[in-house]
Amino acid sequence: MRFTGALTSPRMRQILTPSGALVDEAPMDDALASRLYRAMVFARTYDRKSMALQKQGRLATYAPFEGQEAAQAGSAAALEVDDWMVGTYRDAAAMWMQAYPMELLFAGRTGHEHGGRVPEHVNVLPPSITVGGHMVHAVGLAWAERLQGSSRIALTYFGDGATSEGDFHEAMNMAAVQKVGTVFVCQNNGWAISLPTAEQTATETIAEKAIAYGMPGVRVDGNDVFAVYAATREAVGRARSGEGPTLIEAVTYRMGPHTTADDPGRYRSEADREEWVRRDPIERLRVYLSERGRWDEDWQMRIEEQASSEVERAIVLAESLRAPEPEEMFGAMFAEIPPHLAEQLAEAKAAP
Ligand SMILES: Cc1ncc(C[n+]2csc(CCOP(=O)(O)OP(=O)(O)O)c2C)c(N)n1
Repeated sequence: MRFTGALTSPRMRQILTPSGALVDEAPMDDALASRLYRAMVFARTYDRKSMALQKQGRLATYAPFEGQEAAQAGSAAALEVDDWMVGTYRDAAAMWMQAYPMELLFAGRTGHEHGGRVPEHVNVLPPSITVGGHMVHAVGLAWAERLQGSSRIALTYFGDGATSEGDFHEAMNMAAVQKVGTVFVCQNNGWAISLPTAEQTATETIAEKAIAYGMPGVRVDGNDVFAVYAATREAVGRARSGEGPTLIEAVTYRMGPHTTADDPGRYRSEADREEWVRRDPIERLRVYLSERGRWDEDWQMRIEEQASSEVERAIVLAESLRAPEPEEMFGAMFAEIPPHLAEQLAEAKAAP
């Protein structure tokens, strides 16, 4: 059956308001809400620590995701452990939740190639730096799973800027025509480096682009972990039962710079940022849990300590990885190294 959705811009779905009040039925019990709160605290700890490590010269360029924790945690939580996840350089929180080891996330940011060697049992691809290029991989993975008779689906993350890439069109169209079980999650954080979403697209929303492809398009408050989870769970259900793909637009904001090489003060206002501080995804869930007797200072302190020691453990492991030998850089492509690469290898080995 074809999707016959509204031909107007979808309204933004919200379940938990910025002040922590419910305006619709909570899509999860307190145990899962507490688990997601803890995951978001871990994610923010990882993110802030990464910013600090980059300043110390211990990580390469880093793309922070502070502010986008609910968009990632809420969507990742709707997956089964062996579903595929295909994300970008800004999706470490979601990748970690889908079992990508934190030490490998750090290792990747130190430039160590082992950061991209995903353990056998983990169905998460290494982060894509190429904007939009990975969405087609998510479609291919989900399609391959279906051809093999499995019910595994694929979820892919991308930004508002990626919707201007040709890969977005190819992935969306192919997935819809073939009814492939792919969930497209656009974290619309307002900016593609210095380009605001309003200059990225002439449509009012990203979600409405789904109409042209013949799939459901859903717009949610991306800082509301309940709304993100509910929308993703529905999309995952459709994907798994053979009803095809969904586009979810999670409206959010990147609190930090695009990367550590960017100065957002040159293109956006502090007032804008302050407005989003009031919509913080972690704080609103804290208020909700607190009112239900599921949050107190002691627990907060405990999970912050656990988060810090997990992050420290992962850094120690990442930094203790053996430095790769020059041969490893040249060894993966050819059975016999061609002369020009052999020359470069000799040069690399001779380097001090
Ligand atoms: C194909 C391609 N073009 C350009 C770039 C340079 N670039 C890196 S991030 C970025 C902006 C992406 O914005 P968006 O898709 O909204 O994601 P966000 O960074 O906001 O999460 C650009 C243009 C790239 N990495 N790949």
